[in-house]
Amino acid sequence: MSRGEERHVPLQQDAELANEQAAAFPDMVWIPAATYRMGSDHHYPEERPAHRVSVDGFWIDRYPVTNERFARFVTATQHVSFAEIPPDPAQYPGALPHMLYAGSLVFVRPDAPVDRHNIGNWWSFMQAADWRHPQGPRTSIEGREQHPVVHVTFADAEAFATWEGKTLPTEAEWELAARGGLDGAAYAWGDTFLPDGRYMANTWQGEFPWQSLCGDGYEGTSPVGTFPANGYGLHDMIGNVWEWTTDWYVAKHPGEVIKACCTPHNPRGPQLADSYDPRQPEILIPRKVIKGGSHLCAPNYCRRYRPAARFPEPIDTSACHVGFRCIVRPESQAGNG
Ligand SMILES: [Ca+2]
Repeated sequence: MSRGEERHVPLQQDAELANEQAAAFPDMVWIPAATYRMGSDHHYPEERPAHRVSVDGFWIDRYPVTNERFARFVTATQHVSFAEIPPDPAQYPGALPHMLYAGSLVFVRPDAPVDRHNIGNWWSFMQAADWRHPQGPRTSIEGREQHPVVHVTFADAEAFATWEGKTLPTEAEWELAARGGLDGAAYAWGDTFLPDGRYMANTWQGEFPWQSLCGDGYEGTSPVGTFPANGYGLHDMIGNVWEWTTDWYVAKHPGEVIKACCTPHNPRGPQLADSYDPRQPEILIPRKVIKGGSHLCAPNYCRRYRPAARFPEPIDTSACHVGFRCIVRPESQAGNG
């Protein structure tokens, strides 16, 4: 296969695929076709309603894309990530000129409790923060080669996936993979957040955003594969970094289809025009669904370290807690986006 050409493998029986094609997809895992309940009726409103969907089988990266992997892509293609390019004033009417610099969103932990209604108390749009400088210009990825790449926009993730001959998952594909075969469980590993007191994902301990107790051993991102795999053998689906999906975001799921004949098959989400932020109608920047939560998710602030959890991310936004992983669909699904 040549770089830049999306890979598709012939559709065979699941077991055959898993055995015979494994060598073709190092560090990818075959997720068998399934019908499952997507979303949740027991957590945040945007996860409702839980509803049945069916998804064809696909391969998915065992880990989020790492800095090392992204660096190979940049070396080969000279890709310049969105965060490294000063914004075009024409694209941001009304923006203050001195705010139009190249940069990205960095979490800066306050020293003391702050008003949690104002996310500006911990998010900083930091000049010269980008994937090589995850905490700002004076930081680097040295020693963090196996951490997930961060500060990537949707377009950066898509460009990388195309280069590897892969694509990005839909929300339904991502959520199926994250559930690890445990249909309806709250977490990727079952219904208990800390089974036997064990941390199953890199999240936040302490009172967010100022108190980081670091009970799981990591403040910020962690090397991929540090925490246990889910039932499919996938690591870091939950916590560490949020992951881009291809679905446009609306703050709810479609309703359950009662007739089994008509269960949505390989759903692709709503239309772009539905994804604008209704609270900021003057800003016409579409938003994608990101999944999985991150190292900044805390029980006392944002319990989104679950497969059903979802969040809107504007496509031009990059941050220190958002990355991605790729998938490959069998040949029979080619052209499904
Ligand atoms: Ca942590």
